[in-house]
Amino acid sequence: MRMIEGQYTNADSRYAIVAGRFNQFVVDSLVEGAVDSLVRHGVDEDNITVVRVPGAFEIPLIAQAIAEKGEVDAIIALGAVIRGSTPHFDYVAGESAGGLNKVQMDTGVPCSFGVLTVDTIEQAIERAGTKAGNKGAEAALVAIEMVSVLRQISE
Ligand code: INI
Repeated sequence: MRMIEGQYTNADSRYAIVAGRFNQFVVDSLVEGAVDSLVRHGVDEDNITVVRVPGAFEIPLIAQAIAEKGEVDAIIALGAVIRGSTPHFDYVAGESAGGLNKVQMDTGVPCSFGVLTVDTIEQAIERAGTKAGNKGAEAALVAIEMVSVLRQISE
């Protein structure tokens, strides 16, 4: 039997974090968590690029442009879409998730979805480094793992 699963030791890999500025107070904590997670898993800070975009809706286009350049192994999308703040929550959240999935399927570059989609600012804060952990850090780990799985598959 051949078993393939991701390792967290692919320190030579390169990552782009694409983060929305909307709800910046929350998203900054996600970015901090993601960078901390990457660095503590051995990724060189020089191999991490952080790109800021206006909101979660804009993340897929920029992720696509980055993926097509072929200079990163994975993209970590970070944002916070809060239902309370917008009547078009479903459009912003849905297009962000769907667009990112399209990018990863079209380009083969894994896009980790660390965009919070929550009902309240309190729920967002809980997921940005307080009682429900830091979803930015979790998204970074997923990216590392996906790079590792993809490398093993293509060996
Ligand atoms: N963008 C977010 O990232 N989070 C939100 O909660 C949000 N709300 O509430 O509207 C939001 N809207 C902006 C959107 O991402 C686009 O920037 C905008 O529609 C212009 O294209």
